[in-house]
Amino acid sequence: MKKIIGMTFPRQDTSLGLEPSLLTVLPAGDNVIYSMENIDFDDDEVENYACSVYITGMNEFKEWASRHDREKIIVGGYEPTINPEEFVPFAKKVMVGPCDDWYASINQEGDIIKGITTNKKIPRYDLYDIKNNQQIIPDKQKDDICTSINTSQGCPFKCDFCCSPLMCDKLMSKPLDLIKEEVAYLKQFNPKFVFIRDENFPLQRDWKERLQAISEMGAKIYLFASANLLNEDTVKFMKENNVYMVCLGLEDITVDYAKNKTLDEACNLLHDNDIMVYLSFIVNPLKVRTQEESDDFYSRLLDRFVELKPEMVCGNFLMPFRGTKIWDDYKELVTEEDYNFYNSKSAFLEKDKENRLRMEYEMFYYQWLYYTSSFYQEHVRPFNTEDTLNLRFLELEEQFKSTENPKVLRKELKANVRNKEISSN
Ligand code: B12
Repeated sequence: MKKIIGMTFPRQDTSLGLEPSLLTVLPAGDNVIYSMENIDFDDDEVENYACSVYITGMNEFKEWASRHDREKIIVGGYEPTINPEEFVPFAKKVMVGPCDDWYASINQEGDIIKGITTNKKIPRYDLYDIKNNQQIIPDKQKDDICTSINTSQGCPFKCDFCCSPLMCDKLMSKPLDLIKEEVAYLKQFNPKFVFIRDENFPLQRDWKERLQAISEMGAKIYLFASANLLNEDTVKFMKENNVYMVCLGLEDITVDYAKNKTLDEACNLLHDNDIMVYLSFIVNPLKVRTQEESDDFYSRLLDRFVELKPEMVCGNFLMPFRGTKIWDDYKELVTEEDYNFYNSKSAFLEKDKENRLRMEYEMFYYQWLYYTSSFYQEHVRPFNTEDTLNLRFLELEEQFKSTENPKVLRKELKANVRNKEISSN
């Protein structure tokens, strides 16, 4: 029997892995495999290739596809959804939006078609080794088993930078029974941590029942939420149901977001209930072009950290996506080669190489400064715990240490932040 081969582009990074979304798409059958190698296959032995493509994998996908039979290639995922025409020369079918019914979806007429979701089966977890999962989070030791689950898709909010509403602009929830089936399946691995991959988990009307079902796994739970959905009642319920950390988007501190009006209260509530706070923030390279702008930006950011006391912070450079409100403002700056750098850690909007390097270093440096400050040790938690968060930052510090340019910068930066309030107070 000919094979159906699932692949993700870019290839899964083993230092930051999770069950790939493609497991939801792949159909039942012994002839189905998920390959993490992205090697070349013999077209004669293959019925179809199911390729999930992120923007960072676009160029890698094109190269791979040009060596394979177009008639057998089906693509889907974020980039094909946002930018379908670009895939038509490489794939027989370009599937846009969510999809979990393989045959019903691919049997539709046309080059560019909408995926069909019927919510009848759990993802093909059996095709994937849970040991490939790794997450950089507080308290997780390297070998602790972690897993993830997705209970809804889509987001009705339209933050100007975010590509999630392009995949699905309304909230689509999976039936509770299906969640329970997934939980029962995943429980056999005895995971210590589980990440709920939903855009904004408490946005679902019945999220409490869902959380209760997931807490049956016995693992520490972390999830994305928005500050406006957190109150005494919701946070208390989370704590009672194994939530150990909530991820909130601080986003670009120079912009006002409606969802963040109550961010300070939300962080306090979480801490009062002994739940950790994970804050992701955005750095727009065009706003930190000069050293002066950068000093000002990071000094404001550090002030916010001191106010909100997050246990974990995570910086992401602004990545403009086609189809979002900000795209027109940035499209002239985005080249096809830049697609490879849509990994959140590259300041590719800055075209001067040396300046870009400075920005990338600074984003790391200020997080490092926060984690290693006496403020963090005394008012937040100890940093040197050898959890994956600590180990990752030690690794990054080693990497940055070995490049010439940052060494010089390091000295200058130390001088710039010397008087920052981040020391214990
Ligand atoms: C969990 C997650 C991860 C996990 C695992 C990814 C995964 N599940 O495969 C990890 C941590 C590894 C990860 C890494 C990265 N991620 Co990520 N990740 C997410 C997150 C939070 C959830 C994804 C998810 O599981 N959703 C639920 C599932 C059910 O939906 P889905 O992924 O959209 O999949 C459906 C459809 O896309 C479609 N589909 C998908 N593939 C295919 C293939 C075929 C053939 C078909 C027919 C259909 C189809 O059907 C699926 C089921 O309905 C999203 C944001 C979000 N909430 O969606 C970001 C997101 C998908 N990630 C993103 C990015 C950029 C990355 C990285 C490149 C780096 C980064 N973080 O910046 C890396 C590289 C990925 C890799 N292969 O290594 C972007 C994608 C942007 C883009 N336009 O390409 C998102 C949208 C975040 C964002 N807003 O920037 N990520």
